[in-house]
Parts: sequence; C-alpha cells; structure tokens
Amino acid sequence: ALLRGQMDTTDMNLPSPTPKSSDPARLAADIVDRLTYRIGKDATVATPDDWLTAAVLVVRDRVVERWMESTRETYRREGKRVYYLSMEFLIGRLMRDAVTNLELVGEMQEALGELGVELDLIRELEPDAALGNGGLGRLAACFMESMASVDIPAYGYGIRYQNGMFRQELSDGWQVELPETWLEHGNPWEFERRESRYEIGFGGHIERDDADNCTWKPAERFWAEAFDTPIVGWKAKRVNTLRLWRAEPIDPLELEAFNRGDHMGALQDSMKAEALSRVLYPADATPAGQALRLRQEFFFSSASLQDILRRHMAQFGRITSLPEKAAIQLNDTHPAVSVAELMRLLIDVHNLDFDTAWDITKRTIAYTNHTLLPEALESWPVPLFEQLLPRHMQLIYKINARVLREARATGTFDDAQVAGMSLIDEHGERRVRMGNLAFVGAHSINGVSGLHTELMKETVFKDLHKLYPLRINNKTNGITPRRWLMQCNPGLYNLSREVTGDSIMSDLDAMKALDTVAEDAAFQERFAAIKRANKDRLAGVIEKRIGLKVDPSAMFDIQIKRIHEYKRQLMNIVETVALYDQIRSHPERAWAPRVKLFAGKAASSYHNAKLIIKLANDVARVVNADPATRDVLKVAFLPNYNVSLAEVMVPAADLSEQISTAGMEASGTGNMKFALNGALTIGTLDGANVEMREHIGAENIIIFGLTAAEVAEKRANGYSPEEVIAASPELSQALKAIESGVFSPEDRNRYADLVAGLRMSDWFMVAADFDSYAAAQRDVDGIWAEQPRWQAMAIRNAARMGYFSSDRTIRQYGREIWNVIN
Ligand code: 6GP
Repeated sequence: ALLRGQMDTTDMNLPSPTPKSSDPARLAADIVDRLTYRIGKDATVATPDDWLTAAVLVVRDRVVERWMESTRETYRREGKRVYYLSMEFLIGRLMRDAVTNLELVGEMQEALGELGVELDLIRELEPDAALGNGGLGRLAACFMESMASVDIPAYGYGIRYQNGMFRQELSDGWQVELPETWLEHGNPWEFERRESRYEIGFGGHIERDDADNCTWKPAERFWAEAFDTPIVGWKAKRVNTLRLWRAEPIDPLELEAFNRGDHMGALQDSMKAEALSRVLYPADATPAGQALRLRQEFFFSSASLQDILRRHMAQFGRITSLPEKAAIQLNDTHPAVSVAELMRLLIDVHNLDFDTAWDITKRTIAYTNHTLLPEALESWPVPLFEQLLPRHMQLIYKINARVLREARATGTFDDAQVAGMSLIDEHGERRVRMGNLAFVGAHSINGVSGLHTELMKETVFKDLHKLYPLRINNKTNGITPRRWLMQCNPGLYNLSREVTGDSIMSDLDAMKALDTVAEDAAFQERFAAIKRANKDRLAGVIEKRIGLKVDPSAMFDIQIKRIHEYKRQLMNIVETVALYDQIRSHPERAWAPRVKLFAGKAASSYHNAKLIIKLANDVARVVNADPATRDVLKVAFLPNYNVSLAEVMVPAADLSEQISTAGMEASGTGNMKFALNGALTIGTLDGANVEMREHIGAENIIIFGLTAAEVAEKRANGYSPEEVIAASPELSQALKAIESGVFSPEDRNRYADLVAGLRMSDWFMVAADFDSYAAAQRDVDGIWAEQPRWQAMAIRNAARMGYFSSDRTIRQYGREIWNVIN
C-alpha cells in the first residue's frame, strides 16, 4: 500500500475524484470549505486576501480535471510536445483569465455574492505575476494562453523569480526602484513538485572517457525544483503547464562548518542557491552582462532539458526519436546555452556520438530573435564561460570548428565574413556569441514581424543566412484576444458580438463584420459611449494615483512601454512642449483638448531613460499648473506600469503612440492591443506597424517619418541634426526651452546633455522625424474635430485586427516550425 503511487493501478478499483460542479450554490459552499479547511479561517474573520485565496483554490479545482485530462490525452496519442523556454513570462493576474476561459464569470459572481464578497473587488487584490520586462515576456504569456486555446500540448519553462519586475515609484519625478514581492501572501495557483528536481552543476573539471564522451565533475551543485501553474485555454479546451524552477541548496546547512562556529559559512550554499532564482534582471533588450545572469540562463536551461529528456525517455524509451516528439523553442538567446547543454546530455549522458547528437539538436531546437539592437546581442567573456561551464565551452569549440569548416567549404566567404560567423568574437576580449550559437544549433530562426525578419537577413545574420538560407522565417507577433479584448474591455466585446456573433474569441477575423456598421450613427454612438466609460474609469485611476484631474471628454493620447531612446518617448515630450508653446501663442485657435499619458519603467542602469521619465514629470508639472492651457492640455506620467495597469489604459485610449525609429522596434505588441480596442495609431513604418497598416488600411492609420531604409541611409551618409533643428522653428524653440531649464528651474542644466545629444548626433532621428511627427499630430487634431470620421476609423481598426490574434501566430509556429498541426 505504501507504494501505491508507483504501482500499476489500472486493475485496482480506486475511487475517482468527485467531479467539480459549477453550480453557484456548490461554488459558494466550496469557497467556504477552502476558507475553513485550507486557510483555517472562519468567514467572520476572513480578510479579503483570504477570500481571494479561497476563491482561487475553488477555481483551480475546476482547472485540475481538464489539466489531467489534457496530460493523459497527449500521452495516449503519443503526440509531439512543444517546449517554450523563456527567461520571462509576464503574466499579470490569473484569476480573471482562468474564470473567463472556464466560462464561470457569472457563476463565480453569484457564488461570491451569496457570501457577501464582490468578485471584482477581490480580484483586484491579486498581485501581478511580473516575471518579465516587457514585450518579450508578455509575448510568452500570450503564447502560453494561445497554445492551450488552439489545443497544442505545450510546456512553458522559466524561472520562478522570488522578486519579479521591480515596483516603480516616483520621488519628485525621478524613478525609484523597489523590490516586488508577489509571493508575499503565497501563490495559490502553483503546485510545488518536490519530487521533480534535477541537479545543476557549475565549474569544476572534465574527466575524459573517450573521444566524444566525457564526465563533467562540477565544483558547485544545486537542485532545480519545479513549480507548476496550469494555463487554461479558451473554453478550457486544453490546460497546459507553465513549469518554473526554483534553486535549492543540496546541503542546506554544512553542519561541520556550523559546529566550528562558522554560522554564515554553514549557510553559504543556501545563499548561493537563493541568488540563482532570486531576481529578474530588469534589463529590457539590453544585456545584463553579469555572471549571475549566465548562471540563471544555464540553471533553467539545464533543468528544463533534463526534464524534457526524462519525459521523452519515460514514454518513448529511445533518445533518437526526440526531434519527432519534442519541439524546443528558444525565446531569444537567453536560453541559447541549451544548444550546448542538449549536446552534452546527448553525448555524455545518452552516449551518442557527436554527429548524431548534432543532428538531433538541430532538428529539435528553434530560435526566435526579438531585437536587432547591437548592444542587446548577448555575448559572454570566454574566461567566464570556461570557468562556469568548462564542458560546454569545449563543445562550443567543437561546434564552431564544424560550422567554420562548412562556411569555408562553400568558397564564398572571405576571412572577415568567416570571423563574423564564428561562435567566438575575437575582437579584443574573446567572447562567446550567443546569437550565433542559437542560430547554428537551430533548424528555424524566426523574426517577429515581416520587416524585422528581412532586416535580420540583411544585418545581424547576413552571412549565416547565406550559409543556411532555409532557416530564417517570419512569424509576426500577436496578442491573445481573451485578455486584450474580452477581459479588459467587456463593453466593446459585448457590443461587437451583437454584430459579429459569438465566435470572435476563437476566430478574431469575425470582427471584420464591424466594418458594416462603421458609418452607422447609432452604432458609433454606442461605440463612443463604451470608450467614454473606459476613459471615466482611467480618469479615476489617474486621480487616485497621482491626484491629477483630467477631462474624460478630451483625447486620451497614450504612450506606454519600456522607456528606451529608440522608442522615442523623448520625441513625444518635445512635441508636447512645442504644442504647449503653440497653444499659448495662439489661444484663439480651436485646439483639440488632449491628455498626454505616459507610463513605463527604465532599466536601473539606463541613465538617459531615467532622465526622460524625469523630463516627462517636469513638463507635466509646468503644463498642468498653467491656467492658459488648462482646458486643452494635460500631461501625466503614471507610475508602476504593469500588465494590470495596461488593462485599464489600453481600452481607454483614443490615440496610440507607436513612434520608434524605423528599423529598431522588432514588432511591438502594444500597438496591436490599442488598435483592437478602437484607438487610432500614430506611428512610423516600423515593426508590425507596417503590417497593421496593410490590414487596417492606410486611410485608417496615421503614418509619418523616415522609413527604415531612409534611416539607414542617413546614418551611413551622415546627417546634420543642427541643420534640421535650425530649419524648424517649433523644434528649435522647444529644445531651447528644455535645455535652458524652463521645466527645471531648480536645476537649469538638468537636460543640457540630453538635448546636446540630439544636436550632435541624434542617432534615433528625433530631430529628423520631428516636423513630420508634429504635422501628423495636427492631422490627428483635424480628424478628432470630425467625430463621425474618427469613430468610423476607430471601429475599422477594431474590425480589422483579426490577423494579430496570437492564435494565428501560434498556428503558424505549429505548422511551419514545430510540425504539430497539419
Ligand atoms: C521585444 C521587442 O523589442 C518588441 O518589438 C517585440 O514586440 C517583443 O520583443 C516581442 O517579440 N524585445 C524584447 O523585449 C527583448 O528583450 C531581447 O529582446
């Protein structure tokens, strides 16, 4: 009886678990049950957090049945599984997601109502799971939800950071970073799997066995322990697993040291383990570059691969069938060390020869690139790599020798080109190039928008693409319509369904039917009323968070995303200053009232990004206090941007700012969320904006500025921002005001260097695009003045975003990369 769990139970008559009812009365009884027996509290003393936990546990029970069924079914079908390896999963809250996908919203509301608890209130208490920085992490979360929704058996693998993305506060307009403590009240969604743990090694030396096969004797060893969170697909069709690893010491306490009186030394291993899964590096599209980061990358890659191989061998018993049964997707280069780790496991543990192992590795692994920014291409100093991962270094040299041999054999590359393809950068300090490692170890390398994929072929991977021309392909990003329409904007969702029918959540293309009512005055009125209600709600949030009153009938013009020079928040602020000047010089004109909203975090070490946040706040302070512009212009920077704040801001936007320097934003996904929620986009021909224009129609989007080719041309041939600035009176005046301290009277030099950067080099083309941007903003004003036209355009935006559902993206991955859908 003790061994029951490991025995074949098929011929035993075990009782089955009781199916969970979704009747509101039953749900209410279950909630009280969890409160009593799991949390140990009486309803009379339960706090709102206790009610939330009890409600989550009840919802989770409804998920578990479908979860086990999904797992069993994949096993039975002997199907292929997808493994999505990502350092980041920016999930946000899970309660509303799970309840809507289970279609239990009404029932849960009623059940909690019977207990005198409001669902809407307790779900606001749920902390955001903020295990990501921005676009890359949020994409991983949308993909997890879509894979479950389109019925692909998939596991997400990542790190269970104890402290996710930092909490941002503003102190006198400056960003202050505070630790995020999302696990403070426990996490009722996750299941700790103490039995699923793997040993992870670092350092040490290699014992040679024979030509291929080696034994690595690491000097440091830790456990990786699994925590599983169920991810519910639309209508609970399938429930997949997000498996996050936490590091544990193998020797929690070195008793010998402790007894010697060395109490700190005795805990050394525990502390080192804790550091591994402690914090998310808050660098977005910029490399963290520290040894701990490489340790984190290897830690979760190795644990995930060991788990994948264990599952494969348990079911199929033969390692060589791995590529037919497992597709491993690397989310950017963060898990790129997986290429070497899979090789090590195949050769040293599964005793394959190098050639067979290399063939299996390439057929199993695929890699997604998310940025072309040269500074973001990860590379590690060879000495550091060698010291932490000696066996992997050896394998990388061997892989490199093979790739360079293949390159030379073509006879088409000169020495410089071969050096560029090498996995080792030999300029100055020798470094391991993680992008090249991911490229050569994968059968598919994809970009995230059409433009980005083409640029990848022409720039970073130019020669590798020539050597392996069939590998690069495009998978334009998408967003899940469940979270980014149905849940965040129920008003628009319900109104749309009157026209489109009920299928839009499984087929976002059906939104197209809204085109037929775009010009209909009665429909426009209802559409505008929903937008207005969303704006009223946001106005409430703004007042509560920063004490600023804004007029919900004004145009809400929003730029929310990580603060980065290439995203050009600075251009938006400078244009705001120019507009402010204009309004003051021409108060008699009929200005379209605007509320300019900003939110986003800056990497802690990114000086200019932090200064841009301060500038937004300085400009806001001056503008908002000026009675001359009071009725037409307000500026606000909302602190602590996260998924939950986005869910309030996106549905309330009239205008979406997607104004990156062309060629620099790989795709963007915020752009898609806004358009789906009926905002107009002002943007450059960058990333997925290009494809959005094709789908929405050029007449329904406001495009301005240089193209990617023009930017490249200007950079190559030199360009003089001073001349451009001199030729633009508006820009000159705005820059002068900023650099002379009009917005920073207490520190007049605060922005001198920032503006000098624009005058001297202007790498991001702020000056070059300024006039075109300002003119486009005046076009926007013109459209705003013709409300029926604006509403028609906004409706057409929502109608034509079907292509940008992440279900479409995931089906393309499934067909063209993973081979899990026909
Ligand atoms: C981002 C890109 O900057 C963004 O354009 C894209 O939409 C998103 O990835 C999803 O593909 N990249 C990152 O966040 C990043 O860290 C290494 O890239």
